[in-house]
Amino acid sequence: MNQQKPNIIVIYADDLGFGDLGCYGATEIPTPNIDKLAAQGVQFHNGYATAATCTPSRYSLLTGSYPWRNPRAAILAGDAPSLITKDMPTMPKMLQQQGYRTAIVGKWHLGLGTEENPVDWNTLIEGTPRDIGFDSSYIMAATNDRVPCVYVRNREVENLDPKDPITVIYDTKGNPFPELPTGKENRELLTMEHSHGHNNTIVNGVGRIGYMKGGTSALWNDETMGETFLNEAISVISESHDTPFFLYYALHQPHVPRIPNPKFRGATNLGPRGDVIAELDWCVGELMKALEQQGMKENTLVIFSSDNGPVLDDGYKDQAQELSKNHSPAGPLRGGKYSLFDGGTRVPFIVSWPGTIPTGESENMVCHMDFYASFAALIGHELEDNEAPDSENVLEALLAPSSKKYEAGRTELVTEGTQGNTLLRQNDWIYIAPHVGASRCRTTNIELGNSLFKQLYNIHGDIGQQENIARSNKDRVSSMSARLKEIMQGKRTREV
Ligand code: NG6
Ligand code: CA
Repeated sequence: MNQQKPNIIVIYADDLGFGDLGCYGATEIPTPNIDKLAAQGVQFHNGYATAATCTPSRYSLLTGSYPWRNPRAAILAGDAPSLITKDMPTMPKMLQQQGYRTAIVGKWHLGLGTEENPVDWNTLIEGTPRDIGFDSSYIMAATNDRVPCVYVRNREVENLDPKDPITVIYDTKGNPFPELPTGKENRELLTMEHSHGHNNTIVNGVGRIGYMKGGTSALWNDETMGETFLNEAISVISESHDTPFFLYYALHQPHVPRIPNPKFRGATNLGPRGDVIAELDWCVGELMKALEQQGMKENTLVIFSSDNGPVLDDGYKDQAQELSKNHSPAGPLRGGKYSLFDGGTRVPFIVSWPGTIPTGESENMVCHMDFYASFAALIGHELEDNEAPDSENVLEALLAPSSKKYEAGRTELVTEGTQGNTLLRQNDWIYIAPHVGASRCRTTNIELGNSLFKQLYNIHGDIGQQENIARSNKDRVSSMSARLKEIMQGKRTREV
């Protein structure tokens, strides 16, 4: 192959925790393929998402901007309009301009349709990944627990029979389609029971969030979803010979409902959650195999990470909690998905580029939001004034191991738990501003980190954030609190 710019693949898992992989210390889930990726690349111990939930975290990845700069950047309904509008600079658009063929496969969850033209699932859809920089798109609209449970190829629902149109309704009190069963009224029809929420329309024996009618021939099969997305991702690779490509491969595992392919049922002793992580690992292995078969392994930068931290009970009775006695999904970190504690946003983070970058581990701090500026630097694109305001060029950190912290990469980062609840990490210090709200989520059993008191932790020696040392470090608390306000009031992280 005669191409100068490297292909770029971002593999993005959904709700995979810092402790869920063998290379990060898990002993109960076999993840040989990702472990191999780590062994052949750089494995980060301070790799971050910007948020402890999906939509805001993905928003940052694609725009290089903090999610709380956009008031709509919170977990979106399955029929919400696109959060990223046509006029906004995005990383895939930038790569397109630099000659890349850009593709997304997997979970979207950034909205479809526009404010003026809300999504109609039965016609060509506006406000899709195609409108913000992707040449091709094969996605589920939101999450695997939200309707509509269909795949969208480019602008169309795949396999839709026009005689059986789709209607999706979210904003409603009761069941708008009384003729259709719901999880709430028809528990006898469920193959996986819900523990909280998830009691609206039943699709494939599973209660979902939101109501949906029609589209029977277009419904996805949860058991084959992993394979379906994998095959699409492999076709992107095999169709890209003459131009460099960017593939955003957004895996749906291990988000709820966790329904592995029967081949992976019982792959672990942790129940469906462990099994779908084993399946996820297989998907990564197959993708890497395809890359190798195409002779592209050495010319492709592969990054593996997760959109936010782990959760065990996220709304279905799949025994994740009961069977995880010997498994800590967040590893040594406190909290998990939704949390202000580190378990919410510090995630597995691996960079591999065999033959180009040395292998090893890294203590440097990096964030998904930095891909935009870093890839721009890698391929020689100069960022414009309005582009990726919070994205830092951390290329030096991404492409080399380092046993010393903060040698390269970030020295500060703001992250959020749930919407607008923010904290500041500066080197080893983490300052969590006072926030109203439950300290522990009753349904997910996760410590959210909300407190009316200021919290300060030093993760050097206290990685589990057990000791709040705010009272004995008043000066640091006031300087970090002032800095957090300054960044949130609009100060860009990147100097332009
Ligand atoms: C929550 C859902 C949860 C999950 C989450 C989004 C309930 C009770 N909980 O509202 O199951 O879907 O949204 O997850 O409905 S994320 O990874 O896409 O952010
Ligand atoms: Ca997620």
